Amino acid sequence: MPRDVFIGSGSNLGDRLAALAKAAELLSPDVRVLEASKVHETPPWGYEDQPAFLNQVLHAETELDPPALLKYLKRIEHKMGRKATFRYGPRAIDLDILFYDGLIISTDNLQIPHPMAAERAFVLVPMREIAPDFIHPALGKSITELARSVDGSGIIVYEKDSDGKA
Ligand code: PH2
Ligand code: MG
Ligand code: MG
Repeated sequence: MPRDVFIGSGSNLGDRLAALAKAAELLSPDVRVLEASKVHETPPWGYEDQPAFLNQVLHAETELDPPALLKYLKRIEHKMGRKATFRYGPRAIDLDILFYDGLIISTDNLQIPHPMAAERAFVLVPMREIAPDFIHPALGKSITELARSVDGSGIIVYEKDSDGKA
């Protein structure tokens, strides 16, 4: 049975829009994208002296279990030339598991829901577009409710999809 997942993608180096499109393409075949939010340009959070990010949230299905999905996403980041920098620093591509069904997992190298998922406008604002009623499994609140308590000012919605089509 396929499992329902939400993946956050982000880029703030190089051709950011092309990076989001390429990452979504490379997710296939093991991760099938069902719906993609619009691309959002978001102010950098955590370390401010870096370019703005483009962020997008993807709703997808997969048969991969959480550790295998994490490995799969890391392999795509690597394939796309992501270099290790520092925490919250710039990156050509970042693919994060935000939610995996209603699972709650906390291990050394994998936390689901993603710790940023409940608090960051760059996750909640795009996700609200495609899954406003999804309930955060640890907090019992919907994405819409959570998004109300973040500052979405400074976010610019791109009216085109990441593949460049209207
Ligand atoms: N990712 C980070 C740190 N800061 N800021 C924005 N706006 N968007 C991101 O995706 C982002 C961030 C670490 O992964
Ligand atoms: Mg991240
Ligand atoms: Mg990451």
